[in-house]
Amino acid sequence: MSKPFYVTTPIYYVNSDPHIGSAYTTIVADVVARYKRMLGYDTFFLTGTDEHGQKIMRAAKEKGMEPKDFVDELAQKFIKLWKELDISNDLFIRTTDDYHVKTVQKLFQKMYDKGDIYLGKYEGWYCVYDETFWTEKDVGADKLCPVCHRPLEHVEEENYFFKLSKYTKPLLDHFKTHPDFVEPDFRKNEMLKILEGGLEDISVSRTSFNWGIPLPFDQKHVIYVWFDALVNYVSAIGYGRDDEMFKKYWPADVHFVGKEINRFHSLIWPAMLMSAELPLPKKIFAHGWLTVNGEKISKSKGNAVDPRVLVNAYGLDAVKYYLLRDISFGNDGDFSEDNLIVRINADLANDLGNLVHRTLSMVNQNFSELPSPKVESAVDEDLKNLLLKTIDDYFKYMEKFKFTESLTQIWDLIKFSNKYVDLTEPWLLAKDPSKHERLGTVLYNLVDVMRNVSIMLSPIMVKTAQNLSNKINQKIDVNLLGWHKTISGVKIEVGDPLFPRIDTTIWKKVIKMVETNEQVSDKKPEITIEDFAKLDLRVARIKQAERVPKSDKLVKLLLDIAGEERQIVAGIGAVYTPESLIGREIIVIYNLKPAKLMGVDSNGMLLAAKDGEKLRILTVDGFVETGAKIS
Ligand code: ME8
Repeated sequence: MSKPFYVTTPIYYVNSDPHIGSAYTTIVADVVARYKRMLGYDTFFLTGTDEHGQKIMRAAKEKGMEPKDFVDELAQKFIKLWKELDISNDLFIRTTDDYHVKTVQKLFQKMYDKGDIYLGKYEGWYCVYDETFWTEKDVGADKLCPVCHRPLEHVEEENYFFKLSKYTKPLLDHFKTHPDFVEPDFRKNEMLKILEGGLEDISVSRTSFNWGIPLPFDQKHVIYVWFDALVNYVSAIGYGRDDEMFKKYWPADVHFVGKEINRFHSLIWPAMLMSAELPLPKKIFAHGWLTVNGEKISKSKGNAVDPRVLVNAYGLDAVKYYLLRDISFGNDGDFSEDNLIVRINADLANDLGNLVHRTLSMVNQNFSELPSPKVESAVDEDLKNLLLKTIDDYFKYMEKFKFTESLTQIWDLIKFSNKYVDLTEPWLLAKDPSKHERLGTVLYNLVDVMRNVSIMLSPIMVKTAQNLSNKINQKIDVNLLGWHKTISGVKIEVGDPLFPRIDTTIWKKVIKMVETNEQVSDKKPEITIEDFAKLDLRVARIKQAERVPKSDKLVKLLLDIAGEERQIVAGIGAVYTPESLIGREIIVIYNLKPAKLMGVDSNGMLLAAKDGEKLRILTVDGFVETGAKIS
């Protein structure tokens, strides 16, 4: 029987707008889940939504909705996003799910029966945004939340308390006997410092609102939302419901969390588990924040980047590669679209893309199928040694969640393979028939590297790895990592390059355009009639339409504008099929500076109305000749 592996992300506040910073936790956890599955672990990967609490109840009220209807609608946004990001979670838990509600009550009762829950009076400060209690000594004279800096609310309530203080010593002992319990080390030290100062009991119920799980023994109270949320990690895998499943997956192998919620996971959650007499998770890994110009990415700061916009423009694998390669996991890292483009052009299009394209083209120009290695030389030994070292390092680093290091090793191998091409000069070997066997060996060795690269990349860049292994007609099989395990005699498919290069100047404007389109409701500054007169808007008819390869959104259109033929690229492919567009009259900006979108020329732009996900192209009300001006 294969070994179990249980990995979790935090459950997201259902009313938050996911951005690339918050999606980061889930993207990384997905890589780890895929990596473990590849190694044969019986992996369970959990994510979900955090749906109770005062913040959500207030937001529902503002919308004039019942909280349950409100959260039902919002949860779909996350389910859809994870699908779009190809997240491979095994379960999506919602804290309003019936089984979760029962588990929370059960666990609470257990802690109560143990004598760890008592009734008391809470007087202090509460941050509704972070759903966090703060004591007088935590907050300054300004009474702002120490984490998000929003104004705090003063709370005076009869609450149930959890005897967290009682667990200070057992937790300290656990940290000492399990040095890898919290990682990275500097985050563990932050927790140890808090522990050494002693923990205080915490309030774990509320009475001033009712959007939460009622206490089993006192229905006036709802359970504090963090207590409710943390229990998701055990309710998802059957605690109190499916003993076999629970025994298999608990304790969790790793909880991935952002640094600001480390305290809840590394101190409060383990204490709750100790009280309920359950084993503690094996590891909590607290990563850093994605920042823009040093500031945490967050919707409220107006610096949020929508992951869907990024993925649509650059492709999922490119975005994932950039995040894992450029941002050292554990530390904060600045997100930069410029650096993303540099990575795509240098590492993906140039290093990897060129290696694959030129090697496979040479195979097909010189052989009818992949040859086998026959004539070795000393430089082959260097390639082999580097390949074997890369495989070793890959496992070493992936096991420690050191993705940057792991990808750096793989790219060193790719770079050396390009050097190997320069050193072995296969284009010269191809000219001399007596050197054909050597040529075959060189090309085989390069394909062998590509096969290994496709296996190692497969948990990270799923589509790219599949695409590459299809081109070389080899299986992605982790047991076949190693030198000369490639099957020769197979057909090779050169196909399109793996990654198109990105035109830096034009492309960034496209992203901006998409982003501004997303915010149609935002008011723009006033303009004069002269400003408007600068726009040359014309009626055009669509003659031909086809999708731009590798893009879900972009469609290439051939237009007739008063007898002139023009090509434009439009981001309407998610809503309109190309066939449905042919013959339609549309409005275009005729004098827009030409641009290249995903390598395709676009000479103008069509107008469309956008309302969230909905999109409709603008047209004219009745027949007019193409070329007609709009004023
Ligand atoms: O905290 N960079 O949910 P959440 C990196 N419901 N990570 C970021 C980030 C950024 N700029 N912004 C957010 C909650 N995150 C609770 C969890 S678990 C029992 C309950 C991360 O929606 C954040 O650190 O506020 C967290 O890991 C995740 O996004 C969800 O945050």
